[in-house]
Amino acid sequence: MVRVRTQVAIIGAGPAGMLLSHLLSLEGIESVVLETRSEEYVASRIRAGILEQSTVDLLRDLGLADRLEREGEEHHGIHLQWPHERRHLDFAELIGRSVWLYGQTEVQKDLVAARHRDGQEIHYEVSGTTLHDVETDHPWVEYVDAAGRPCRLDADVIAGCDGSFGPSRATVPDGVRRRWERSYPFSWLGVLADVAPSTDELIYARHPDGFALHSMRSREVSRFYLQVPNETDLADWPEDRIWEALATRLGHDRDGWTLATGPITEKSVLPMRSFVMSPMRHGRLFLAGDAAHIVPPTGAKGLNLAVADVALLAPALAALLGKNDATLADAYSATAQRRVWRCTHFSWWMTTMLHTDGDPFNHQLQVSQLDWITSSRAGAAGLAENYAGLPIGF
Ligand code: FAS
Ligand code: PHB
Repeated sequence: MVRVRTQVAIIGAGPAGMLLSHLLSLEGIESVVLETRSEEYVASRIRAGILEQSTVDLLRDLGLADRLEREGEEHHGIHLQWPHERRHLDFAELIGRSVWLYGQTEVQKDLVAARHRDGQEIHYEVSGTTLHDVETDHPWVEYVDAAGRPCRLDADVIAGCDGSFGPSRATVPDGVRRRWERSYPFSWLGVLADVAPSTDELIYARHPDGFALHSMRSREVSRFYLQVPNETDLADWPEDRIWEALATRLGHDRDGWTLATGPITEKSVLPMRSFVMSPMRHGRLFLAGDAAHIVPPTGAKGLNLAVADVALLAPALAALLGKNDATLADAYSATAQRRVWRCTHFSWWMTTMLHTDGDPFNHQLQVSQLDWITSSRAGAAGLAENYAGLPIGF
């Protein structure tokens, strides 16, 4: 048995785990990261595309935003669309905050580069990760390393940043854990295409055939999503059908707008669900990111919420381990959950407003809501505040 000791054992090398290790190192707290996938696999996962103002501000403060400043794109707002209407919400004008287009894969690359530069210990391709004695002051993690050696990592704290399928969530005993979950009767078909975007900023379109989103990754690469039934088989969606559905749902009968098409380089089906668990702390186990909550991506919140969690968790662990002051650690779960529920509600609200279910009454409600949101300053500012992001520490 290979035995290692550290202050914080971080499970998961996604954005939550990597940013947490960076924030802890700035506080003089040592950590070891355990990751079940390869570094290449984690880096290649195509996921979020939008960074909130708070996330960008934090990355800037940490000196991790150089490439973001060069290659990212500041967006002042979004377009909301329904048949015969496309209206723009200008967040900067409404609330003085923007969002940035910068893919999660790029954030991950920047975080990994920073951690490598600082000599962070990260073990990729581990297996059999199990958590032990989290209710004591000396928790430990058992795992098998990439070379097949059984290992034990002793720590003062375990940070569960292992996403929606990791072991941390289930380590909180059933009698302690509360869970809220909602699955949606549709999924997203995500598409990446080598084609210049046909819009300046994102278009969220509600159409009788289903929701569509026109996002992007750069001036040369577009990212699209289509509402599809659950259990959709990708084989049923050849390129011509994808482009036809996008052109129909994003179509706009004014100013001769057309959708540019190009080679599709990736497509995948993403089920939609909301999930929250509480508490996000049990003994010396602290959960952050998707390990504690999942939101439908309609509100562009998942990645940003993971960032907000660890921005709260790092100073709490630094006080606990550096000064034996448990005040912030004891308050972590309740403080984090206020933002978690705000983002969970907003993601549910955007999802129910924009996706179609064939019900004529719901159709009228949704169109009325979209009309009010885009014609009332109060309504628009409410969406803007939630989408462009509440201040860290909300
Ligand atoms: P992550 O899931 O990113 O990272 C957790 C890490 O833990 C993974 O690398 C995993 O391999 C590792 N792990 C799991 N079990 C382990 C074990 N037993 N031992 C060691 N390591 C283990 N959000 C948006 O805002 N917009 C989007 O468009 C969007 N699209 C998404 C598409 C998909 C397919 C998915 C799954 C999520 C999407 N999200 C989106 C949400 C996503 O961006 C998450 O919010 C974000 O990755 C959260 O980061 P983490 O909490 O670090 O979790
Ligand atoms: C994306 O670009 O991947 C993206 C953007 C906004 C969303 C969801 C996904 O709401």
